[in-house]
Amino acid sequence: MTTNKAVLNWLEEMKALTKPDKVVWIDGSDAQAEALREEACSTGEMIKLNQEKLPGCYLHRTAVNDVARVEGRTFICTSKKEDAGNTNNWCDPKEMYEKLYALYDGSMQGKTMYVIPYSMGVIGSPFSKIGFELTDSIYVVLNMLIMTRVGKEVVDALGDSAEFVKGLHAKKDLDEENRYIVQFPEDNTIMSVNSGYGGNVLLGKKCFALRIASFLAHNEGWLAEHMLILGIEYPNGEIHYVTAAFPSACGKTNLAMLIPPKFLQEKGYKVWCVGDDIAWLRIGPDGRLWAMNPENGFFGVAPGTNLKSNPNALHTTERDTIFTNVVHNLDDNTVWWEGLNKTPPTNALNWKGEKWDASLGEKGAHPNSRFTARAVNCPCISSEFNSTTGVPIDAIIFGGRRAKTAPLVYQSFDWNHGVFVGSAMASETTAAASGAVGVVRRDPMAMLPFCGYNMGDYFAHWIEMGKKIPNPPKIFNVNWFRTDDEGHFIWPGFGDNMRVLLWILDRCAGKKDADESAIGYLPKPEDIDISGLEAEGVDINVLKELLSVDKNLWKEDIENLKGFYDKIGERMPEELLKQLAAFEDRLK
Ligand code: OXD
Ligand code: MN
Repeated sequence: MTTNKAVLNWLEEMKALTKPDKVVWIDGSDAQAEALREEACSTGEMIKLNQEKLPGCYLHRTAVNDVARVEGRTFICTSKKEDAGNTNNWCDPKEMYEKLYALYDGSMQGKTMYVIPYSMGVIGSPFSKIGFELTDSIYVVLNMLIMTRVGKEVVDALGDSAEFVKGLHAKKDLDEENRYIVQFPEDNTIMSVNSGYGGNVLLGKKCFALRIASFLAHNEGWLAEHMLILGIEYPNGEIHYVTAAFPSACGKTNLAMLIPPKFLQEKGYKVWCVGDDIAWLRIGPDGRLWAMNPENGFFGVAPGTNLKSNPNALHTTERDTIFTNVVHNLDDNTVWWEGLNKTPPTNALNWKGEKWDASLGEKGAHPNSRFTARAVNCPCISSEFNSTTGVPIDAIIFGGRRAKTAPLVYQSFDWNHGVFVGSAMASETTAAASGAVGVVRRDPMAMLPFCGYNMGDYFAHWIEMGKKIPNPPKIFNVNWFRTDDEGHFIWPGFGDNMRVLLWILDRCAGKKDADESAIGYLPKPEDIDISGLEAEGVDINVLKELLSVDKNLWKEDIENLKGFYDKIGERMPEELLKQLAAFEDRLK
């Protein structure tokens, strides 16, 4: 498929190492994909679902010991340990290559190696970047065909260039003790072994589009972020775009595909999804920050997705989707997960493939079960989804799950304060996860597991970017998860979050005043439209409560934040330490 020497030499080296019986290039054609689906079904790797109800849909089950990303086994291998920083696992590259080469040695004997040429971003756009993934898994090939742009055109766009990311994945024997997800950012190389779970093996996603890309972005003067991108269309047809970063379990995919409340729909408001997980942001010729989604699909969490929480996601999964680790309904050969509806199937297999009886109380779908679905099948996909330049961003939104501390929304004073707000992002653990409830976990910009270099340098890069963007977006923080004293959520969330987005955009357009507080600019309560929310228990007094700031809670939070800054160590930028000190002063 190519005469590119850099590609062919590397491929030869990886073949000699893994010793596959056969090598197959993935050309991006429907015929080849269909043949692979058939092969996967014939071996039991995938199950073809009811093609009348779910056309083009399949079910896959991972091994029971292989159901999530493994942060403890994810490494950033830079020559100098300080360049990976204290928040990443690090190993000397030479030592790690030796260890990995021993693991890969002969790992594809008796198997086929698939060569996947893929583009993160529209093929040929100057914003896009190219990678190759070598894998022994058809499941990976079929997922990559959904999540990225794959095939001959990518190879043609690369030409003779050696500028591509090299990815090697081998399922090997799924041994947890020898599972490694390793990024070598200085070599544009990713190596993943002993896993078959998406986040560990779809190398274009977290490994490339965040860890390697954030490293490249630091060197090249742009940003690779764990952010959704959405556009809000006004009744006059104008569309304004925002990006938003949240730690996991904060409803990122739901916000990305939000459906506005009825009264706003009737006025003509619409929301368009550009991306639900990753944004690459560059300074445009107009001096604004432009964002593009490098992915081509959604790898979303299934449980909790339903007609109320996210009808757009649900409809997106109704065709051409690979479901992983959900319940298999044997009556009609479809799928089910907790939170889809209140009627679990009675004749069904759980995510492990065992006979399952919902009435016994055990969950049928794995809590991290997933759908891999094509972005173009999303009913609210933006017309700019395939734009080669991305979309101009008015606002960057940070957020987390905080029962009491953070108000519904506030705006940072300026860019540097906004970077401070992002660096202080945190979420509280919920009863849904194992471990103590209400424990604060810091997750700056939702990038802690995904930053491919020292977090201190990452913050400094954000500060530097602020100096370079002539018309920077405004930076906000939201919290949909404030609770009352009984622990009930006060804000209805979901589509009603649109009300908050409209305040944010009004602030960006200079249309609304705000109240200055210790933490930033707070909305005047009357400026957030809560009409029709009485039935949800939200009136102006409740809104005031949602916008209240308890200084003592923030003082406690600062102590926790200081501990986190200390962990980052000496590369913590002076500017953020100044921001922290100024914040402490404002709280006095
Ligand atoms: C995540 C994901 O873990 O997007 O953030 O899968
Ligand atoms: Mn994510």
